[in-house]
Amino acid sequence: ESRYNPAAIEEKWQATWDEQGLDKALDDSSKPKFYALSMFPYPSGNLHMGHVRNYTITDVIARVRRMQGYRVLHPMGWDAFGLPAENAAIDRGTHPAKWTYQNIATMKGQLKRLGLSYDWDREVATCSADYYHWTQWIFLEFLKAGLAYRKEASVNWDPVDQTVVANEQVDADGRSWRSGALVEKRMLEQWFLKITDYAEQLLADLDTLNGWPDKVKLMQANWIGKSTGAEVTFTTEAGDDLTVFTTRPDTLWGATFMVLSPEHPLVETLTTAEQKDAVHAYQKDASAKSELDRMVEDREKTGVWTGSYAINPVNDAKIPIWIADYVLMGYGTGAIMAVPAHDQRDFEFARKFDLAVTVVVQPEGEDLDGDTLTEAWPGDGVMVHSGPLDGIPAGKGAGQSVEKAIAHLESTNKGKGTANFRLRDWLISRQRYWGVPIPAIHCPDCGIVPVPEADLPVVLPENVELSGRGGSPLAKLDEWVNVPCPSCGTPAKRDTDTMDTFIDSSWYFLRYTDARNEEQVFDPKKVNDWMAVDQYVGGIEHAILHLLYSRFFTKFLRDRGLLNFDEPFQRLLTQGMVQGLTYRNPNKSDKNQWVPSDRVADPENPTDPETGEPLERVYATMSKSKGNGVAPEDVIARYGIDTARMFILFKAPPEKDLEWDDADVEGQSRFLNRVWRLLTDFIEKGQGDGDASGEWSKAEKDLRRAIHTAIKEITDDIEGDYQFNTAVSELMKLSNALSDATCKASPIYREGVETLIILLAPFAPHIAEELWHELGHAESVHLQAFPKVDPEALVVDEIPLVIQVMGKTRGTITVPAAADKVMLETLAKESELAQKYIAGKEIKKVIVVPGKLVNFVVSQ
Ligand code: ANZ
Ligand code: ZN
Repeated sequence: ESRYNPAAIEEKWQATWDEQGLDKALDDSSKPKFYALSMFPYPSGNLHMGHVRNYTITDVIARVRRMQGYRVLHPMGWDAFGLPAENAAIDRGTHPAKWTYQNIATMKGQLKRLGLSYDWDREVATCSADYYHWTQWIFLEFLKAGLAYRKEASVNWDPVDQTVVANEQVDADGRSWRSGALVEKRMLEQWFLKITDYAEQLLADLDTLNGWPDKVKLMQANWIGKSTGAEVTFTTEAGDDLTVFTTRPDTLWGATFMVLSPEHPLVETLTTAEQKDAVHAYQKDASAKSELDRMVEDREKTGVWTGSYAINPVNDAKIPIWIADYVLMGYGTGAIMAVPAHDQRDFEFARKFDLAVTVVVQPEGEDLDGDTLTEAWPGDGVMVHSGPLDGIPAGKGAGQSVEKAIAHLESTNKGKGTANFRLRDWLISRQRYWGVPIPAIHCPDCGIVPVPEADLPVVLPENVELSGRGGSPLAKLDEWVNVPCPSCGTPAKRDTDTMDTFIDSSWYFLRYTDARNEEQVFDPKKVNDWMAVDQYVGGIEHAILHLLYSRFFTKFLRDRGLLNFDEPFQRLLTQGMVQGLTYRNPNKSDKNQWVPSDRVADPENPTDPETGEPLERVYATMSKSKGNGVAPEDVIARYGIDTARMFILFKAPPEKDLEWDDADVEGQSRFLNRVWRLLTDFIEKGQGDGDASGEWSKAEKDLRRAIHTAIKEITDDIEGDYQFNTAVSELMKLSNALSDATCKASPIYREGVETLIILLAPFAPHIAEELWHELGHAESVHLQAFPKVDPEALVVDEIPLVIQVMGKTRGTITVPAAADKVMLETLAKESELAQKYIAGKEIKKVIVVPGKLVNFVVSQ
C-alpha cells in the first residue's frame, strides 16, 4: 500500500486482534498483573468525545503495560439501570430493557470501532439478571451484618422523578442531581446502608491513596466531615438526660441556654402548657424548610422557648431550653449547648431573644464583656469564669482547654470525648422500576424476611405499566408482589422498591475479575489476584459519591471475608473535559446566549445571525445545548481512529481540559502520513540493510542517541504522570531524526525505524500494526516488548563548542565531550574556524568555559 488509508487497515486489524484474542486477560500466568479500568458508561445510546478521551487514556496505559510484560485486565461494561431508560420508555412507549439493550448494542459497535483493547469476554451489564443476582446477594450480606436497615426518616422527595433521593444526591441549591428539581421533605420508611460505621476508616485510609489527586482526597475528607469534640450530658429539671455534641467542650461554663432541633424527641415532654401552641406552630414551620435553608449562616434567627430549664453539669446553672431550626436533628445529637459569647449563631440568637452572654475565653490584652459584645469571639485567648480551666490557654492542642475540658468531663462522668461525622447513612431505596429489586419480603408475622439465597435473583418483572407517577411501579403488580413468607408461609408481600443505581457501580470492578461466575459473586482467588485496580480513569464528577461508595463496599466485603485488600483503586486519574469552540452573545443569557459555529457566517468576524451583534469565541465543554460537539464517528470517518487518538493524547495532558482544534487534528494526520512514507521509503529503497561490522560513524552514534532518548523520555512520560502529550512530541522528534539521518543504509537506521513503530503502537495501534507487518514481521507489534533504554547510547561523546574572538561569536566546532580545559584550548586554537580570525595576531588571553565556549583575546 503506497498511501496511508486508515479505513483500509483499521477494521482489518480489529478483526484480526479479535480472532487472535490479543486482549484477553490471563488468569493464570506467572507474569505480574495490571488492572487498567475506565469508569463504565451509562448506555445513553451515543458515545461522545468525553468517552473517547477517557477510554483512549486507559487504553494506552493498558497497551504499554502489556508490552512491558504484564498480564493486563482491561474490561468494559454498562452501568445500565437508571431513570433515563424509564423516562425514555414513558416518552416513547418502549420498554426500558429494549431501549437499554439497543443502546448497548449501538455503543458497543462504536467502541469496537475505536480499537480499544478490551477483554469483551468479561463484559457486564448491571441490568442483566446474571449481574444483579449478585447485587442482591451483596444486599443480603449487608442485611446479615446488620448494616442494611429500614427507618422512618425525613427524606428528600424529587417531585419530578417521583422518587426519594439520597442526601448526597441533592446539590447545594437543594436540587436533585438527576432531574434538577427542588426536592421536598417527606417522612417515609426507607432502606439505608450503614456507611457511617465505616466513616473513620474511609477517612483514615485516604492517607494511603498516594496515587490519587489531592483534590479528590480533600473532597472525600470534607464529605465525610469529621469533627472532634465531646458529648456532654445535661439534665432537664424533670430529670431526663439531654446530651449535646460540641466541638468546644471547653466553653461549657459559658453555656447560657440550650437549643433543640424542633424535631428532637424530648421537645414534646419539655414543652409546658403555656408554650404548647407556640412550639407546635414553630415545629410546623420548620418542617416545611429544607435542611439547606436551615443551614444558611446569616439567616435571621428564629426560635421558641419550651418553658423548661436544664442544669449545666459543670456549674449547676439553670439555663432555659429553646427550640430553633438552625439546630438539625440529623447531626450530632440534635441538641446543642449554646455559648453565645463564642459562637456567632448562638450570639445572634441570644441578642434577638435577650438571653445571657458570658465570656469564657478572654483574648490577649482585651477585656471582653458579655453585655457589650457585638459579635462572638471564636478565637484564641485564656480561659476565664471556667472553674478548673481558669488561666489555661484556649485551644485544641496538647495541654490546652479542650483537652482539659474533656478530661474533666470524663473524670466527673458528665461527658466524653467523641468524634462526629457529617456523613449520613446511605438511603438506597427508590420508588422506580428500572433498578435492582430489593430482595426482601414483608411478612405480617415475621416482619422483614430476606429472600433465601437459593431464590435469587429476584427477577425484575417485565410487563409493568410505567407512568412516572404514583409511587413504585412494582407495587401495582399484584401477582409479583404477593408471595408466601419464606419463613412461615403466611401470605406476605415483596418489597417493591429498587436500589439506588450507585449500588450497581459500587462493585462492578470486582465482578470483572470473574464476570461469568454463576455460582458465586466472584471467586475470592481471582478477585484477590486481580485487585486492586492499578489505574482507574474517569471523570471528576465521580470524585465523591461513586468512589466513596466503592471504597465502602470494598471494606465491607473485606470484613465479610470475601476480599483481602482495603482499597479498590490504587491510582486514580480524573481526566479533563473535552471542549469545543462555540460563540457567545454577551448581551443574551441562558440557552439563547450560545450560537453554534455552524450558524456563524464569518469566523473571523463572528456576529449573531439574529441581531448582528458581535460574538465572543469561547471553548466550552461539548454539549448539545451549545452546539459545539464533535461526533467521534465523523472524525473517524475523516481521519481514522489512530489520528483521533494521537490528537487527543497530544493536545493536552490527561488531567487538563482539552480544546478541540481541527488544525491540530490535521497536524497529527500529517504526522502519521509522514511515518507511513518513512516506512514506504525504507521498504522500497531497501534501507537499513548495510554492514553491521566495524566502528559506528558519528551519524550512526547520533541516530542511536536519538532513538534511546525517545525511549527514555517516552518511558518516563508514561511511568510518571502519564504525560502523553510530551510522549507524542518525542515520537515526532524521533521521526524527524530518522528522516534527517544521513546513515539510512545502516542497521542503526533499521533499529530506529522498528523502535519508532513499537513506540507508536500503544498510541496509534492500527497503523503501527500495519507497518510492523510491512516490515516483514509475522507476529503482532502489540506482542513486542516495550523497548528498553541503553544508557550507553545516551552518552554524548562529542559536543559543540562556541568559538569567540574578543567576545564575539564566530561559530562552533565539535570537540570530544571529555576534553579538559587544556585540550579545549588547543583544539580551539588549532581549529580552522579560529585560525581565520586569530592567525598572525598575538593571543593575549584565552578564556575557556568547559562544555560551552572558548574566547580569544587578541591584540588588534
Ligand atoms: C458549643 C460551641 C461553642 C460550639 C463554640 C461551637 C463553638 P461542626 O464543626 O460542624 O461539627 N452543633 C452541634 N450539633 C448541631 C446540630 N445538630 N445542628 C446545628 N449545630 C450543631 O460544628 C459543631 C458545633 O456546631 C457544635 O459545637 C455545636 O456548637 C454546633 F464556641 O457547641 B458548638
Ligand atoms: Zn412470616
